Amino acid sequence: MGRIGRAKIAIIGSGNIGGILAYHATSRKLGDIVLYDIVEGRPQGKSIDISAAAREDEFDLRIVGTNDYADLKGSNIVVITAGATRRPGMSRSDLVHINSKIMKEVSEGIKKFAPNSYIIVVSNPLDAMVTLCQRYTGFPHHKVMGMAGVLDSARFATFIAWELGISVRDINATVLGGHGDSMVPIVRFANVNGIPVTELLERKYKGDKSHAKKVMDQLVERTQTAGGEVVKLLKDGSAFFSPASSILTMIEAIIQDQKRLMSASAYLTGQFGVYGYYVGVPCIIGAEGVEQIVEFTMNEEEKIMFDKSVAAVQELINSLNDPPNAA
Ligand code: TXD
Repeated sequence: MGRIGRAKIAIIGSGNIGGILAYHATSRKLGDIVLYDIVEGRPQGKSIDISAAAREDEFDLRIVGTNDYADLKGSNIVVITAGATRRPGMSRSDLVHINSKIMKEVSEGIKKFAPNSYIIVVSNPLDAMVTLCQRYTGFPHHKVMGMAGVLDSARFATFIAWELGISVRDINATVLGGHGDSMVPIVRFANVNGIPVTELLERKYKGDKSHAKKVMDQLVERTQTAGGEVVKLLKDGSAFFSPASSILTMIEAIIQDQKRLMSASAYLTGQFGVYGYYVGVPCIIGAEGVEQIVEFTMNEEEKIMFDKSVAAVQELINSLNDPPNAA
């Protein structure tokens, strides 16, 4: 019998997210890891450090730190976390020009050495970077996706859990649209094991519907600005623990063919009335990457918010100085 292979996961960008992601991917025994970075020593140092956790964390995996794209050979999944992060006062869009250049270089490396991989883009501004990555690699759209919705939905769930004093594990929350401050938390879908959050808030506030609505509006706004809230507090970087956990959810869904439904930035071909753009929508993620985009009927308010969010993504993509040929 031939050797039974195990997954190989490449992480481009060995900064805060890349390092934590590599650590958790190994401690969850998801596969061998290649950590790449442009900075010499950073991926090598982190790979030695993570390797030395293997005995205590009980995993037998290979972690390679490198500055050479050739080490990506044979990767099943490539996660792109390379790029600049926001500083206080910056929007994600402010990163577009610097990170576009990085995306070109990274995509070319992946195309050359891991032509059969699935790609999860994490770098900001997210939806624009996924778009560029797909165009530069030329990979099929279902194999190139962006992580943002899992994180934004987790943030929404967290804030609801704190407000209600209930375990976050029982909270379902969905955030769609572009990964910017106009993202769209779907209030109608927020529930605690099926019980609508709006009803629980009304009960908590003794039937005072207008106060309950105000509280929900605040939860929505906090979700939309949660990334910036962390940036402001950290001062020299952005969130990294929760983004890493959210990426792991997507990696596991692909490697284990879970067919889970989650928000991800996926290429729309008419779904929700959008043609030819990457935007956060409900997707089934499995062994084939984005296997399906799950449509539902938005109400008027949701549609207005969603269209506004999509317009922001479109404006950013159309503003790129050197837009590659449209796919
Ligand atoms: O939900 C989401 N998608 C996000 C995205 C949530 C949080 C942060 N998000 C974005 O991820 C953030 O705005 C950044 O664009 C990326 C990475 O965030 P991270 O916190 O990991 O940034 P770091 O610690 O600065 O790490 C970036 C690494 C760093 O080691 C650089 O040397 C490297 O990227 N880098 C490169 N690697 C390879 N190739 C090139 N050209 C390159 N340039 C920088």
